[in-house]
Formats: sequence, C-alpha cells, structure tokens
Amino acid sequence: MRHNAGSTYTRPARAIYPHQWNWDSAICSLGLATLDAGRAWAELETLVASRHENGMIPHLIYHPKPGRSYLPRPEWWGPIHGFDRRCTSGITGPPVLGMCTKLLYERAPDRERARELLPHVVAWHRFLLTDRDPKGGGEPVLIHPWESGRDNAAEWDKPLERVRPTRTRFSRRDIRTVEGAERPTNYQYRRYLGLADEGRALGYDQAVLARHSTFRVHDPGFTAMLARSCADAAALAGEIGLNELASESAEHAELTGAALQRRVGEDGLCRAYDCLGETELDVLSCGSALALLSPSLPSEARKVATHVALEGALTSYCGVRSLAHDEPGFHPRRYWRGPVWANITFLVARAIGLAGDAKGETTLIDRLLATAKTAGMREYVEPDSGAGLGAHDFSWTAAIVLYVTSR
Ligand code: 9WN
Repeated sequence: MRHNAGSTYTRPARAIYPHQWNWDSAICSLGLATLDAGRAWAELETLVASRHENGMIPHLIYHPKPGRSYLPRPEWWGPIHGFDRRCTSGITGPPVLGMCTKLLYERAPDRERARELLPHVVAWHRFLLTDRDPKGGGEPVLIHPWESGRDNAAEWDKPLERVRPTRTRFSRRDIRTVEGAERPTNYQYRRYLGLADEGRALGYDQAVLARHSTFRVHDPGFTAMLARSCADAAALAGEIGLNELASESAEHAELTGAALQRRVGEDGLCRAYDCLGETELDVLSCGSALALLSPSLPSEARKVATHVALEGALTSYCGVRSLAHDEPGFHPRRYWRGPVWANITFLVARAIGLAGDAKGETTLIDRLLATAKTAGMREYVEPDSGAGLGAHDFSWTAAIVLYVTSR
C-alpha cells in the first residue's frame, strides 16, 4: 500500500490505475489510519477537494500529469475540473465516503478536520438526492456502469445494449498488465466510452443526464451505501456539533432507506432496476448483499440477504461472490462477474455486524483474511480456487487487511 500511496492520495494499483478513485480512496483511508492518522485525513481531504460546484464528488480524479497509460484520458470527459483544478471524470462513484469518514473518526478523532470535511460529504449526498433523483424517490439514477463501481456486473448487460458505441478504435492499456479474460470485454468498453461521449455532448449537465442518458439504472448496492453513509454522516455531525447537517443527513438516510424497502422483491432480495425499460433486472449479484448496508432494511429481507451472503448463492470460502454461481453470466475469472472482491466482503461483513450478528461478521472477515494470506493483496480472486486475479499489490485489499487486523 505504501508503494501506491503518494503524499496526499493512494493509487489503487500503480500500473493499471495511476490516478485517484473515489471509493478506493475512502477505503484506503481506513488502512492509512492504522499507520498515520494525519495522512489518512489528508486522503479524504484530497478526495473532497475534487468536488464539483453541484456537490458531486467524481468517480476518478486524474494525476496532474495523466500520461497515456489509462483509458479514458481526461479529454474524453471534457476535460472537466474539480474545485482544486484537477481534471476529473464527469460521473460519480459508490458513496462510501460518509461511512469511511465516521470510521476514520472513530479510529483517529480529529474534530476540526471532521468539521471541515463533513459539509462536502453531505453536499455530495444532497447532489445524489436532487440532481440524480429526478422523481425524488430516494434512489439515485446511475448514468454509467462505472458509477456502481462494478463495471461489468451482469445486471448492466441489458441496459448497456441501448448504448451506441461512438468509437471503434481505441487502445486499451488495462489488458497489457492484466489478462484480458479477467477484464471487461471490448464490447463493454465501446459502450463505456460511448457513454462518456454522450455525457460530454450534454455538457455533463447531471440533472439532464439523470433524465436522458441512454443508460439509467438504480443499484441497490449504491443506494444502500448511500443510506449507510447518510446515517453515519448524521451520527458524526451530531457528535461534532454540526446540528443542521445532522438533521439533514438523518432525513437523507430515512429517504434512501425507505426507497430500498420498496425495492425488496417477493423472494426478500433487492435487485437492480432499469429506469428506461421500467423493469427489475433479474440478476442475483453482490448488489443484493450490499443492500444489507441500509440501516432500515426490513428484518425478513435482512435475514434472506444475510443467508445468501453467508451460506447461499453468493457465498464462497473466500468471501462474498460478485455474482451468484448459478447465474447465466457467471464467469469465475472475469472481473465483476464472479470473482470475490475484498471491499465487497468487508462492506457486507460490516453490514451484518452492525445488525448485531457478530458471528456472521467474523465468518466473512476470517474468509477475507485467509484469502489475502494465500493469494496476497490481489484485486480479486477466483471464488472456488482462491487464485489471485487482476492487479497485484492492490491498495484497498491491503487497507482492509490493515484495518481489520488492527482493531
Ligand atoms: C473504472 C479503481 C477502480 C475501482 C472500480 C473498478 C475499476 C475502473 C477501470 O477500478 O474500475 O472506474 O478502469 O476498470 O471496477 O470499482 O474503483 O480500483
């Protein structure tokens, strides 16, 4: 992790991801907290410094000298800039920042720094619940698969079919360092880049994109992370005397939590939703397990999702699978279509622990640690063999291991 950590933010993995990513940074701050509290706060401060005027915190913030090693380069989005003038993507990412800020505060309390940081975190939540929630229902509309953090998740297959590829010639650097079979396909990349072009044509007007993007989905994983982050922001704001932010965040948590309650299906699980086709996306992925993060998930739904993660279709001796093994799109080595990721296992473990199931939490954390011990700090692993996949020396895997072993 030190190898990837600069003085103010941590790259996910030097060779393949040479910039700052939103949820990667938030999670890395937890590992940093065990080594250097000041540096951990700097990680989050650097992240919020990239905020846009509308409150959005982008999914990716480019190094000032971006080089040519990552596709897409800043020009694909505009270029557009954050508050600190760094170039950023035009989309957002999974909102774990509120939750990680509270966890960091618990580990390394710094009232002044938390009071500076938290208003930007809440402004981001406000953005997600206004510009990105045209119907005001409490579930942000995602306009790009990258916003879910689970780029090639099987539930995005159908909605992606509508996206028009705009460029056929581009050079993917990711498959120079990682096996192509462990990454998204060219078919998917053409559509990821097509969506970046589409957003640029609409000037990255986020409220317009939430209504008109050709890719528009609700992701229970994303909404649940938001619900948890809002609840955690409310608790932390109360503790550090930011009372207005505390009540606003409590309202946000209630709104998002209620939206997820409505998303619970007949079998007790929350699934993704295609806003354009107005249909539920019938895929069982870790998005359904992440729904556990919502503080107000009904108890029957909580029981079902916990079972699925610990003993059911999403379980693996390495942690929580990204996709259920009996789904038609399942592939044990391909990125978010089957492998186990440490961040997902950690988030689901935490959600289960917060609901009072310490044994379930420990089971998942033990699986995560045993896997890291044998596979090393890999980006993801094969769910049945535990073989390491994707990038080596992956920052959030190391950060999570540091955090959970130093409690
Ligand atoms: C696109 C950095 C990021 C993670 C995402 C993961 C992957 C990027 C990519 O890497 O996405 O944002 O180039 O594949 O899917 O969750 O934040 O680690």
